[in-house]
Amino acid sequence: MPRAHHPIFDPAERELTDGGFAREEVRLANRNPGTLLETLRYDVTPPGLHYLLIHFDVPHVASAADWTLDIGGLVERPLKLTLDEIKRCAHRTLRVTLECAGNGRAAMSPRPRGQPWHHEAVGTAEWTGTPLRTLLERVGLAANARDVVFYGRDRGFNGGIEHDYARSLSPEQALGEDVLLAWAMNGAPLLPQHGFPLRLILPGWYGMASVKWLDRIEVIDRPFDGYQQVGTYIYRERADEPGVPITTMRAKSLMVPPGIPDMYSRQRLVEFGRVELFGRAWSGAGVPIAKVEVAVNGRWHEAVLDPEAGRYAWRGWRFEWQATPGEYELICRATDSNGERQPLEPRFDRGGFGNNAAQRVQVTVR
Ligand SMILES: Nc1nc2c(c(=O)[nH]1)N[C@H]1C(S)=C(S)[C@@H](COP(=O)(O)O)O[C@H]1N2
Ligand SMILES: [Mo]
Repeated sequence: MPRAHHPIFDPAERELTDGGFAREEVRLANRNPGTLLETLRYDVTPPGLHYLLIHFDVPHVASAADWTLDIGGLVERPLKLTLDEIKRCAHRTLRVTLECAGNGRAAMSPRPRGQPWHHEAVGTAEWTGTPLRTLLERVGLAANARDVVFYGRDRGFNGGIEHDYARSLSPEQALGEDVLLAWAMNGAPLLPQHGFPLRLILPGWYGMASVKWLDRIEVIDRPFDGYQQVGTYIYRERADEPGVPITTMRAKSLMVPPGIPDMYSRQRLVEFGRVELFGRAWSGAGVPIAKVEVAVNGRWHEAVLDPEAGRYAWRGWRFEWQATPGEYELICRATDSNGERQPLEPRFDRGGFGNNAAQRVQVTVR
């Protein structure tokens, strides 16, 4: 694909700011809605309430009959498949919590301008699809295969570079048994905004790896250098450091804000007495959650965990709070079974990535 540099679009280094939100950030927030925190109550996020992150435009695929998937490059037997052919392969359904790597960006100080997520770029769905491995084994990777590249049908400018949205995996990652080519979400065909007719699902990873509107898979003999692979999704504090590529999700928890909100400020009012705080916790790479703690005005208590609902799905947690009148700050934080615990304050990242700082909710009890 030709790549043109048009520096008037989306400069590679977006300014850092501590100021108010720019018109462009507000517009992005309207295009890419988040999951409503009160809907964390659902084990599986209802359709239409799962967050969205769309870099460019949703490509128009009127019907799956207009679409095919090409698998080529360094393979022994290149393939072109229709959706029906893919659906005829053995398939699996996995419950997967997906989170955007930029979730929490709005709370960083300073913050890079971009999609201004607070907490809500996370959702859980049941994805049905063909294991990618089945098709990669059918085409046969060549001995010199170094990277497997997944191209979406959506195209635009990012970081001043024109490209089709694309990400890569090493052959080892791509052959993992839980990587799916998914055609259904919660038992129904994918909605246009979630990647119709086919997308990649990489359980345990931040969302950027799960390429939507999958158009072609190309096996290459060198590390993929596309913009979404090497130009962004890298943890970096300084612009001049090589940084660390972003892969799996960090441990995180969220709570359903208790009581009733003020429409504008979202400040909460709670009636005194027994209040059941409820939320969700998850980590990456299939690592289980070990513990969730809740702080009430700085005093920590351990929450009770709901049963696990799958290796890659978030877990419910509950804490019974005897609320007496006053002003409170509630905080929740998760620790996974590797001992990774959420920090209390955001760590700075130049791209606004990987902020898993504990959520704080201000409430007034009357
Ligand atoms: N083709 C394509 N795939 C994509 C994206 C995109 O813009 N284009 N966004 C990625 C990012 S950053 C995230 S977080 C997830 C979001 O998936 P969802 O919108 O279905 O929740 O899709 C990923 N896959
Ligand atoms: Mo994302």
